[in-house]
Amino acid sequence: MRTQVGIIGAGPAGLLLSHLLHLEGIDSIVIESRSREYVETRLRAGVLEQNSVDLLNETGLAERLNKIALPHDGVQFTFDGVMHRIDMQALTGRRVTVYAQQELVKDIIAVRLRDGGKIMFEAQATKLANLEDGKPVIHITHGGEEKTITCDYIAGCDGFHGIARDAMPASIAKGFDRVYPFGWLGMLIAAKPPSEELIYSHHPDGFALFSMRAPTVTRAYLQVRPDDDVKNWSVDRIWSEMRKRLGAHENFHLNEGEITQVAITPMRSYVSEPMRYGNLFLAGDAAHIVPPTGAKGMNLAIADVNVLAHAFICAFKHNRRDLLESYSSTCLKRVWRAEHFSWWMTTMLHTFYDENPFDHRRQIAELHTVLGSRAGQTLLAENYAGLPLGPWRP
Ligand code: RFL
Ligand code: PHB
Repeated sequence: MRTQVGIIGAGPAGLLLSHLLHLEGIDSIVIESRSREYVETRLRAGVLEQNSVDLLNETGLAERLNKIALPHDGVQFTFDGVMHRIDMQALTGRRVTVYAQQELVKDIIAVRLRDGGKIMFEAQATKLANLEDGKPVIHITHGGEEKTITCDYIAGCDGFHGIARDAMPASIAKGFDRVYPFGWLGMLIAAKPPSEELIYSHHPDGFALFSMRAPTVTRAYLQVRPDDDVKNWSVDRIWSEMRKRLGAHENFHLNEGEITQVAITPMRSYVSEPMRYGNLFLAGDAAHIVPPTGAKGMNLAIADVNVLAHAFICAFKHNRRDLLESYSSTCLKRVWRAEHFSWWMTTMLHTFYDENPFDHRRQIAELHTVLGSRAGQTLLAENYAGLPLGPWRP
């Protein structure tokens, strides 16, 4: 097989990249190890920045999103028994949108297939070759057969556990990481959320987040120990912990309903530099991950491929390679700002199990500093609503 851009991974990064390239007449093949059903039902992120939504609108991917997504003008924080609201819209003129990642994945797959796009499901990329000189090749296993795809460029959009990052020579790729001493127990609950906006809660027994997927579906998370097991969390324990960590507030009630899914996610920050080696370009979780507290992962994946699509288009249509050369440094500036924001939100809001009383009081003071001042709220709101994206069209 032969294509202009071989894309490994049908997550938000790989799918959006293949759509953006198609809009400019550039051919790609997406290789995905999982089935279509698996990627369309995988429960993950929920918050899109304003810029991500704008890009989806601009490129014809937002029809269903505009019908069912939930735009949010504000976000709430509770600690020490008091609820604080940040009015993002008033402070920044921007908002975020709650839309499940798997819904976005479904939307892009439908549009790609409608447009004749090539997505190979249950096809595993096993090896990458010729990354530095000549035409790069992706070796795949598909339907029990070994095949190869020869490309002009390869986009490694295969997530944190993919093979693309490891195809870079160890002497070139540098990893920077931090593992947090806690994880998130995530629940999907068939009940109206306690508020129409997200609530981030700092509590001495651990952080909690009350989000949603629809007006009648709550998505909630509880900080747990990193080696905890879902078996330790009975339904009664989950409800009593959620009730305690939300606290008693006049206008916010925890509505009970069936808990349909429970899973534990570890928390980690990671950046691989550079994001390019020869004709291999990494995008999204393949190159970097953030703890979910800042709601940045899916948005960073979108921001990377916005830059990468633009660079590929300039290379194919205008024979300009300069944007490919600067791809890594352009993306890494935004990546590190999102890394900092996600680390900041995580350390400000979680309870460190080994903290001493000084750390605890310092953390409460930090929350007062940020939430008690317009400047502090604006700083948080600007980063949460997201930094502007550059143009993707040449
Ligand atoms: P993905 O979505 O992981 O897609 C990579 C795809 O590559 C496939 N693959 C391979 N295919 C072929 N051959 C191989 N050798 C392959 N190896 C892997 C995989 O099957 C997969 O389909 O990466 P992408 O596209 O970079 O997207 C990144 C996002 O998925 C991720 O950053 C977010 O989900 C993170 N995240 C959040 N991000 C947000 O922006 N806002 C949020 O509110 C938010 N909440 C979250 C989150 C992630 C969470 N978890 C479960 C980690 C909440 C949680 C709990
Ligand atoms: C979610 O709804 O899954 C979600 C929302 C905000 C976050 C993380 C996850 O910071």
